[in-house]
Amino acid sequence: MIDPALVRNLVGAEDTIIALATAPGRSAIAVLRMTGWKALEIAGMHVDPWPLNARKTSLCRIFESGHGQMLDQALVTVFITPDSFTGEDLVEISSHGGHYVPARILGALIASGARPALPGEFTRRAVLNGKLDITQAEAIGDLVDASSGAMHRLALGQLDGGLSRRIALLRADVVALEALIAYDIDFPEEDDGPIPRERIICAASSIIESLDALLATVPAGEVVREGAVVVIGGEPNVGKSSLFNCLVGQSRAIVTEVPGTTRDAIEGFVETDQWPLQLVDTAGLRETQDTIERIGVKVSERYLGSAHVVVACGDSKDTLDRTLGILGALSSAPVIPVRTKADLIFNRELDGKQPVEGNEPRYQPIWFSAETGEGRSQLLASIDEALGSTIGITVAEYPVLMRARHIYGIQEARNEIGHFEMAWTDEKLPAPVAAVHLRSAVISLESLIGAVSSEDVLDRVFSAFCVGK
Ligand SMILES: Nc1nc2c(ncn2[C@@H]2O[C@H](COP(=O)(O)OP(=O)(O)OP(=O)(O)O)[C@@H](O)[C@H]2O)c(=O)[nH]1
Ligand SMILES: [Mg+2]
Repeated sequence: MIDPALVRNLVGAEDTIIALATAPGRSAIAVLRMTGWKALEIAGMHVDPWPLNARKTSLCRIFESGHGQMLDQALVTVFITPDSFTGEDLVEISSHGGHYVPARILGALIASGARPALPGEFTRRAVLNGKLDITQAEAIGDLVDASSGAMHRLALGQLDGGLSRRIALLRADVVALEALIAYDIDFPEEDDGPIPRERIICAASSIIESLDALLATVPAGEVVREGAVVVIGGEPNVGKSSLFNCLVGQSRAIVTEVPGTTRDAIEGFVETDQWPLQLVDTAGLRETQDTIERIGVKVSERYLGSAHVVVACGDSKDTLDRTLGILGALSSAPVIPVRTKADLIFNRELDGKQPVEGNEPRYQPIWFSAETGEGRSQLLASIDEALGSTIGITVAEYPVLMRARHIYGIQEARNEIGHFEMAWTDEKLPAPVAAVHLRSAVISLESLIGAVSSEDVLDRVFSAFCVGK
């Protein structure tokens, strides 16, 4: 729980706040939410019939004030403290949509004493009233911002308390370690003798292992947020842009029979079963005198250098072999060989090699055709597999660290326990001094799950929220 003094000190925490919870504009309905200790009193001045049963939606008429002009017919639901999203009395009005009607209702309720809510103020109150911890509140922001299946799955897992529970368990482990040390400090001469040093080192190591396992999810979190960079590379005219368009599902990149058509990197969004991808079409790799194309090739090389996965394209065995040959120097990412224009090859067994026994290919390319769509799902599945191997986990494994705040908090805790373990092993510091590191680790972990949250942490978390959330 948050320190009650902090709640009292927050400017405006006593106000009853109101906001449009749905996006403004033309729509069938709009949802207005009002919360605070005066929410019922204010709603009572405008809603008829009144009072309403809690948590039961009723069809009501909404008036300007008292028995003034009727503004709308709306569905109204009342939630009584503490059984509401914010933990305070809360009234939810589903009015007709558009700009005018919701604005009139909003204006009427503000005239009766409600204040327009600040961005994220509803969720902030939910945190301050102990309905959500701060990590779950962040998950709400991520859920609203989710633009891929992976982000959606992770945000839901986090909202469900997955990450919070894991951090709470880690915190409990550190506190248990503190207790062991305290026993050692307070009763060094007890009958059983001091706590064996190895037992304490072992407990610290196991906590470090768990923290490292969480930190190992950072690359996965980055990929979920930003998308994995998948770069399509190859010689000019092999069908890179056609493959890009086929994966993206629209004609984004210009395709012509002229080699050197693509001059700049083009990015597109694609989702696989597991990951969001930032797919990049690049200029064909070749030596050229053309200044613009040369710059394009440099850009391609830069993208290849930062790729999570490279899709190497070739429309013949030779072009693909050459591309695979130079990619090693340009990228350390896993490379998926793709034989493009597969619809033009009539005998794949004989393609590019003599049918000599024992002359097996060094790699098995994916046969791909932008004309027929052949190989599309196989390529996406291979990208998933390659990403799983570089990132080390699948998104089905929860929790994953996605925010800088979480990474920083876990890293801080990891450093403190590391310092403690070192001091304890080397017997360099007296026990009470070494224990200070454990306390710092506990504080870092608590800052993540809101057991202690200062106002500026709350400000930072909620500044990215929208009004009404
Ligand atoms: N039949 C067939 N033709 C293809 C296929 N993919 C590409 N092409 C043709 O190959 C030519 C080059 O295709 P692009 O996609 O522009 O090739 P690119 O690798 O992006 O070329 P640059 O941008 O010049 O490097 C075009 O005439 C395409 O129509 C395919 O799967 N089947
Ligand atoms: Mg191209």
